[in-house]
Amino acid sequence: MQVAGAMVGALWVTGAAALWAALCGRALALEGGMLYPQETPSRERKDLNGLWDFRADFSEDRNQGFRERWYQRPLRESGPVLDMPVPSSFNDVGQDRKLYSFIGWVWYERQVLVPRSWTQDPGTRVMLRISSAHYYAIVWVNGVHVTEHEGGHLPFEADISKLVQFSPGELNRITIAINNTLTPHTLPPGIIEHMTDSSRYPKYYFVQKTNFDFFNYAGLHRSVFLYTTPVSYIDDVTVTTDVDQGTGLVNYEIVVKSNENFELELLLWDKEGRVVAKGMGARGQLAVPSAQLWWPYLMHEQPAYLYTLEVTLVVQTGAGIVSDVYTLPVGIRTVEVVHNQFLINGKPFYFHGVNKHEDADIRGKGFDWALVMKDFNLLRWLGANSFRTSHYPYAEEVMQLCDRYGIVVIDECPGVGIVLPESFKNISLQHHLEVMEELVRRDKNHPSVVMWSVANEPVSWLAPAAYYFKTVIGHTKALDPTRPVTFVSNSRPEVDRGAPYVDVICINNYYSWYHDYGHLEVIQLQVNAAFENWYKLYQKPIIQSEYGADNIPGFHQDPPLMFSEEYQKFVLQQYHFALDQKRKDYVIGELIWNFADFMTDQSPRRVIGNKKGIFTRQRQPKGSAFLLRERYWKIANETITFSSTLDTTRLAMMK
Ligand code: GCB
Repeated sequence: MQVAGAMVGALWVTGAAALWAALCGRALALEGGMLYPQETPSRERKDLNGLWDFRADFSEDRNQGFRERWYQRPLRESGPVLDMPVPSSFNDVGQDRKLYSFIGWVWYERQVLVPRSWTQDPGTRVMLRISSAHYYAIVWVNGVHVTEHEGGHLPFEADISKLVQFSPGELNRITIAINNTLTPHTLPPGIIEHMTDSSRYPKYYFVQKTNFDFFNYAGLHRSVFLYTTPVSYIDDVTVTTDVDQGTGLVNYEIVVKSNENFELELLLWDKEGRVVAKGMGARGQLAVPSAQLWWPYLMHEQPAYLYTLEVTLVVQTGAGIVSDVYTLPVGIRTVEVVHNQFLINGKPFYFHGVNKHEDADIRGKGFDWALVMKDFNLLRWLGANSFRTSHYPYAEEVMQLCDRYGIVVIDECPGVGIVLPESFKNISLQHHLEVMEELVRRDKNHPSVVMWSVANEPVSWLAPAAYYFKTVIGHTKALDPTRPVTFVSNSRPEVDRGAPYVDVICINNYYSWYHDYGHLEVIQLQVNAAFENWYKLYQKPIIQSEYGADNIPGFHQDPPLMFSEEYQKFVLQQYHFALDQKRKDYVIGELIWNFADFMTDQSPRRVIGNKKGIFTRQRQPKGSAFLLRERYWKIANETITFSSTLDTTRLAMMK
């Protein structure tokens, strides 16, 4: 680990996590599955959420922690520590302005007692899983380096069995160093600017610059788990579904690790607890006659029907029979783009939804069940049937809820703000491919995920963008041939380099906000022209993937002026007129920007964050939320697959 310390320290300002990976020869191909940790008859789980010891390395080169090897003894012995909640961003928890905007390495540590039953049985495999550490993380257990990971929004894990079994009954120390520095090769990219003019800045002064519009919160944003599996275990399960004349088809592929002599048994249970199909072996197809399909919310009276696939592994070992059990919710549904339509179960689906952020007061991007449930309740109140995970993958628990509630997801990777020429080079491309692999591996089994989004608003007119996006989109399609792929553009159709390769065109624009501000009368014309131009060139279905206007709650002005509630509503209405003209044609969706107000970097354009939410950051409705609610319920009534009319009473019954 000496090498790591020295190297990481030397590289910290340029961040260079990808470079670091290249230097270390870290394999870029993924090893193994990434099944969500769950308790089953053969697996146990312990969550390590709560207060951790924490220290930001404020030393000038941010390298003191590596020089002094803070991972080798308890963090509180090498200096003062703060109590830091996990999950949470570290930025907003304290009162320290320096910590709020800190760039560099922060150190988290906690002690954990591993149950004796886990450590005494050599047949038990103990895993440490970190659901999200933004951005680059290095992990030690009892001072021993166990893993590293680049990227803030996807899980990673390490087998720590040997380390914890070495000292049964004793406390184990988990140390995680996290660096939030973004470079031209990270996703999202960023750049460190060193300010060398000593008449204006102190010595060694630098700032982080990014080209995206949300605050770069950092820390342990999601749960940290310890969990067990037997040493021979179910490593991965991949399920794809199809429907043949009412019969649901569930194709499965199971990866087993650590033993070649095994048997696999599969049972598919319905909601009533009946076994509806059985299978054997690592690969096969289950047939479910008269299957109940997984339908999106508001598209069917019984949306989001989930079966449960129970996979049982039986292995004959020297020590006897070992079994492992894993269960997976399965929604049987099909997704296709045919001509100008997005079909779910063969019926046209219109996205009437939102763009979100993982963002809230105090916790920043930290996962919080209360917040998540409030958001889902608001989505359903609004009549939203979908959202885009703008601009990075969301927590696994959120994806599980989307499956359960029938909320359709456009699953976006953290490819946001790709504008620097360096960010189109091979090192970035390689990382982007790896991120797509990690994302697809994590989210492939969610019926709610109907499309992958590989980027948001890259500078797509640059020549290298053509090769870059052709490669990323092609790779994503190869990883998952069952789902369409998009990338989200704010460019002009004639110069866009990604559109030829995508299945659905997603466009963002802010007429009468960033252009022609104040001139509400031009919106309809401009939205219409944009749709026509895109369609003429590509003949692909289009989603209006962002539109909106800032509103500072409580600001009123009629006739409408910018930032007033009236202005935000007027903008939305103008877009809706234009959308209604094209919606029966080739426009297949509209996603408002944004579900809720959210934090951004400070700038003269932002009044304590982005205020384009239809809900405040505290999730209270603005006037626009009521306007949108009326529209979404109306569209739902027009597009429901079954003839009945929806209303709020029925909604309550549909849950
Ligand atoms: C966009 C971006 C989004 C911004 C939004 C805005 O086009 O995709 O990240 O927050 O505009 O409000 O400027």
